[in-house]
Amino acid sequence: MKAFAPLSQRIRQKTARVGVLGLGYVGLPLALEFCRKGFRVLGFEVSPARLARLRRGRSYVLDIADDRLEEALGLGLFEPTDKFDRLSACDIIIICVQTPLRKTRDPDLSHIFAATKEAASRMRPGQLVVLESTTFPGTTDEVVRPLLEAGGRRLGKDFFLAFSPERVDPGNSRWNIANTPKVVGGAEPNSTALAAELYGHIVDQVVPVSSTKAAEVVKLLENSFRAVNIALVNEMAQICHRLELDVWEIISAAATKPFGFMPFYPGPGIGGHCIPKDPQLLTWKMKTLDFEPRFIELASSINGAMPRYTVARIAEVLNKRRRALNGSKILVLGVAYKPDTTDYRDSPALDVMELLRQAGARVSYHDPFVPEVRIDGARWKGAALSDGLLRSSDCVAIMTAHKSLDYRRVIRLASCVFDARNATADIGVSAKVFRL
Ligand code: SAJ
Repeated sequence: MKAFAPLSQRIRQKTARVGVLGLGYVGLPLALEFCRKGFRVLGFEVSPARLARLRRGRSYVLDIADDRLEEALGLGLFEPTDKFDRLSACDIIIICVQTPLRKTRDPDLSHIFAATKEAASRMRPGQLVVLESTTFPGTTDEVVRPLLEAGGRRLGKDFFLAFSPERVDPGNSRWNIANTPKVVGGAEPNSTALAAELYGHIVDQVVPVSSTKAAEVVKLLENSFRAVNIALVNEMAQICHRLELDVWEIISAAATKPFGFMPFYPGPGIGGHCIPKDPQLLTWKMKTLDFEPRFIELASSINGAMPRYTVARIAEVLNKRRRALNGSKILVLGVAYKPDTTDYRDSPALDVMELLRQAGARVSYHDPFVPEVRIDGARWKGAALSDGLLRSSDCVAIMTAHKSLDYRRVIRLASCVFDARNATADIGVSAKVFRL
């Protein structure tokens, strides 16, 4: 108890020094949210380029405007650094590093290891460590805790430890850090209490749960829920095609049910940094416990097969026009992983483009948010959406429904449109338009 009271008091009085390890789309907004509430925050970042930008007050994160960063810097509340020795000056250390999957689909914890070792090597009595990185169940207790216990440090006495999943949705204008409930699970009761008290300063609602593992699994349920429901409608799209039904009409009508239904929408697959990866973290862990999460795995395989299904549908449309995929000129419209974002990480549109190229099609793309992409190391430059390009394409394939694109113009000038995202929904029926 000797370390709990002073730390709790420093948190309550907002004199506790917060350290955020990893200043990406999760860490930077979190750091500045603590600054906004008057905490002094040390932001630890290994990237020299990111550090240089931060020190100049130039944000690289969608939801953080430069002036907000400049204000926190100017008030002396936020200090970006790569001097990890200064972790010893922090009462709280929040780890917000990435947890990618390796090519073999198992979790790459190297970033969590590295960050935790930096913290462990500078630990002093009375610090609270919180992991926010989305990871497999047990990471906090089985990986982070032992590293922090090195040298005989005792959990709940010398240090405190919790897990709190990030719920940052870049570009979401309605839900932000402050108004999104924050789940918190401690490795022991005092850790839960301290983490709840800390986050209680920056969020409207803290949701304490019974353990770090519970908090880890809450996050994985949230995103597995999305992945399996997206897979359901992706399968429904294939069912409707065979029944000669419009899946978009079916979903739209089902969505009128005011209870017990939540619409999801089919597409050429799933992309981004969360939904393709998070369910795999759970699957990987359960397999080590000799349990096969068949439902989650089936969803992953259905979603993963959508790029190929989309290409097969494009080939079917061209075939009806006596055109082979091989040699056809295909313009892909929208490559970002979701509408109105510049992020194209793991975007299914890239898989579609590569599959089309492999089938011999002459592929180009246009995306107002993404000037160029790399697919397996090969650089693709985006094309201008000229009248000539639209007219000369054998098929325009809409993969991401950016709001800024003029789909009426696309339909007017193109001879054939394959719409994988129902972007042309409000343009009505056209003999040129085929939908997923
Ligand atoms: N997708 C579909 N059909 C859908 C919904 C999504 O095909 O009905 C596709 C998207 O096109 C995209 C992928 O799935 O390629 C992921 O889309 P997403 O809407 O889930 O967006 P993300 O990846 O940005 O997910 C994040 C997650 N946020 C966090 O993990 C903190 C997720 O939990 C959020 O629910 C989601 O944002 C959101 O609602 O925007």
